Amino acid sequence: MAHTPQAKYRKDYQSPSHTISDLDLTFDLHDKATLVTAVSQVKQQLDSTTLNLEGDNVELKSISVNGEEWSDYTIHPASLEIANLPSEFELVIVTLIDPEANSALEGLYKSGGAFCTQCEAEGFRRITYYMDRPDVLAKFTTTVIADKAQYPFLLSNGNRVDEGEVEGGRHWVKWQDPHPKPAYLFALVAGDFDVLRDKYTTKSGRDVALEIFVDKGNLDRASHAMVSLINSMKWDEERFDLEYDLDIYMIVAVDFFNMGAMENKGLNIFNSKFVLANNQTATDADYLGIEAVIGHEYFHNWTGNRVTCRDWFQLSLKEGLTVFRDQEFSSDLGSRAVNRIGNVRTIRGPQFAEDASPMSHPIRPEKVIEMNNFYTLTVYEKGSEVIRMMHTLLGEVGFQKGMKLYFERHDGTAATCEDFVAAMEQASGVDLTQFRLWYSQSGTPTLRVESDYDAENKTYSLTVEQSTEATHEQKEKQALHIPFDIELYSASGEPITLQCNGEKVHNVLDVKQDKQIFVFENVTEQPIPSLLREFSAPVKLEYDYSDDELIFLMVNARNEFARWDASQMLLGKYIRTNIDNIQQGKGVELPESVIDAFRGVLLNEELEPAFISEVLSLPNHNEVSGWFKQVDVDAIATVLKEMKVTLAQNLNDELSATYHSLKQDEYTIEHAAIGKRSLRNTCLAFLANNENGDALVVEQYNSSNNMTDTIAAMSAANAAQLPCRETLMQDYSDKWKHDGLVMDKWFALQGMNPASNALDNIKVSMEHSAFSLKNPNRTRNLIGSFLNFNAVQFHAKSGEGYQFAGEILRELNSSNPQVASRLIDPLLKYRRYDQQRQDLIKVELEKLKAMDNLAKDLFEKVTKALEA
Ligand code: B3K
Ligand code: ZN
Repeated sequence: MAHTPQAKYRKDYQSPSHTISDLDLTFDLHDKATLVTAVSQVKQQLDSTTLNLEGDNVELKSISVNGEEWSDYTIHPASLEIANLPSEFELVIVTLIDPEANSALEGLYKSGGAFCTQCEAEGFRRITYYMDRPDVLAKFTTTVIADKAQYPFLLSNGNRVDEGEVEGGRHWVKWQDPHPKPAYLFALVAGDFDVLRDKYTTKSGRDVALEIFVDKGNLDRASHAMVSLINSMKWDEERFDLEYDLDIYMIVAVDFFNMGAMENKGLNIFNSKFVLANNQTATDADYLGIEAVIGHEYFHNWTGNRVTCRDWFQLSLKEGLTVFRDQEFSSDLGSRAVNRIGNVRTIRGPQFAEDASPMSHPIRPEKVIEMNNFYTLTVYEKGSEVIRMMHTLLGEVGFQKGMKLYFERHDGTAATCEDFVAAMEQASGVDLTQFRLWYSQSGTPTLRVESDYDAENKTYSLTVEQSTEATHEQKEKQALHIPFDIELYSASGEPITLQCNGEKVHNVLDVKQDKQIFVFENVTEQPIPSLLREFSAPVKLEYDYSDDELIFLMVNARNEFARWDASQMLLGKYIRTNIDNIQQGKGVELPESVIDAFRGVLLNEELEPAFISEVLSLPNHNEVSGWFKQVDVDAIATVLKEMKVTLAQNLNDELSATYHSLKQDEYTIEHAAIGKRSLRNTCLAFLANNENGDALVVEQYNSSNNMTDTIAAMSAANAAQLPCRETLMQDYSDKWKHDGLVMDKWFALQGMNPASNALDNIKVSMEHSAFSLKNPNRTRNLIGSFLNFNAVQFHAKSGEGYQFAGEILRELNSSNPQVASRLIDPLLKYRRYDQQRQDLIKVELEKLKAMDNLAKDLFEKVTKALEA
């Protein structure tokens, strides 16, 4: 490395030396040379006549102060230092940038034929020199000038206030955003689009124009995004009493985007994956993903934009809270149980894995080298669990009071996580002193629970011990405040009233000490406990359930989540046992009673099909890997496969009957219809392993009238390595080769292909006309799926998988470090594998470390992993 990147620490926060009240931007757009004129109204705050502005990859053309050319400045590698300034002044900075060469997709860049921006977290500095930090809020006015024929639409934040034409076939549009905002919420788009228009009237009567911009020809794929937007606006009014605050809300879909979407004020920019859908191109999961992401970005308008973050260490202030809000939105619109199950799978799988990796960090990190590395499952998903725990502790009414107070205090400002917790605490009267530790302590706590029934005294006690293992950068751990939701059942399945010291107690216990004993009175028979209901805290639960108890809970627990959880614990027991068996050279076995329990769920007509589908879905390889200190890649894969085959064979008749009974002629995206398809396709995934599996899959593929069933057939063929796989893959590619977004599903299947020649096929797929390593979606689907969801082939003992990953990472390091940095995660966990694999992975990490142009993104992760 040329010079070692420096870390920033949360404790070093300093308020800005200057404020900027207004920023007037003019963009003269050209592919290779865009001229940016930035006029700022600046006021000195601290005792300093020097102003430091961040800048990255920008060429300074001129500086003037109060109308005079200014020569008192120094250009540093990542900043501009302007000296001897008056206390209040107008600053004009002109910079030149090259959007076409911007393959990092941060700042101003070209996506297909359009110009677009991505500024969060620190991309605005790639547009002009500026105080690129979230606590500097200014009113933006933006003028965009471009060729009229090529770029008929010129968009930016706020309201369109003026427009005109200039010589040479160019035109301009001027936008004004009345809400002061930090630079990371700035956006600009110029291009030619089809536009889907609608309108929404807020509950106080404000008319809002809604516009969704998509590539020409894609209008028939935009309507679900529009419906989702309108639903989001309505839901936020009803559940949170929050209304939209501008006259226009625009969403632009682009094909080249590093993540899902971006909540720029009034002008969201989206990865086209989260906008475009019709039944021929999108699966049910895509539809639900669009609803969730449209909601998420819309909800940011209040939690993120109206109240933003003081500094980037506070990211979870807006992300954890907004994820919580989008989860609630999806749960209110669809099935709460199924949504909760999905979210819990994410925490128990990838989030727990992140917590156990060298990148482990608290939801409010203390130390950062590259901020983009902290848009993580921990900050987002665990952050949302922390908000959810507060919701559990305060109840909906108390929580909403807290939200009101939070907005009263902080609207229009940049706030901290502490501000949020303080508002929650003061509005509700609930003491959150110890609870705050969730913000600073990293790692996954374990709750070890033991029970004891005293028949004579009719008491039942639960002994709860909590502990958190040391993490990479935090050795000492303290006891957390853990809301522990429980219920006790009698043998007949009746809930037992919880009583302590003669009084009825709430079913959410406050676990606050290393070890605590809860004694319940008047318990007249040996109860069966349902523990950590609703996954009331992001912890690992350890309790020695017998098979019978779990089977009992699968049937009798009053809430669906608890039933599902019991089914997963039961599967988990046998996954562990069978991994032991395989390691000792024995075979995989599953007792009849366990198979019967799953048969019972499959045949239970009172259960929602979507829920049954979740019960029948085994945890994936990654989640199971997380249960072990040393991961036995092949044993886990064998057990998961064999257990699936065993269930498939034993339940063949029931699976087949269910499969056939759930056929729908019409495709609709109503939740009930989605649920039926989900269960039917889960059945197919089992049946694919049985006799006639191939014929059944081919039949479904050929008769499918929607992408969900098409992809389900292909996935089943892929996972079970059916003879029809090749034909189906070829047919799909012939049909969709012109459409990258649709081809992503095909690339993902190539990435996940369990065949021993998967890597060769992946290399061939990279030559497919729809593939490009420059496009993050393509890269994530093909390469990302291989690294993340093809454990056996990626971890092949030959080391070929690792070498391939190394090559790709070295290439992406120069073209798009953010994508590289996401892709590298599986390699960081190398210490969990056997010595031979560790050594092979380490070689690749060392090679990266030795690169002299290693980007900060990879530098931070590689060094952490190697020192861990
Ligand atoms: N706030 C953006 C994420 C920005 C990521 C920067 N690397 C999208 C979201 O969370 O809504
Ligand atoms: Zn977000």
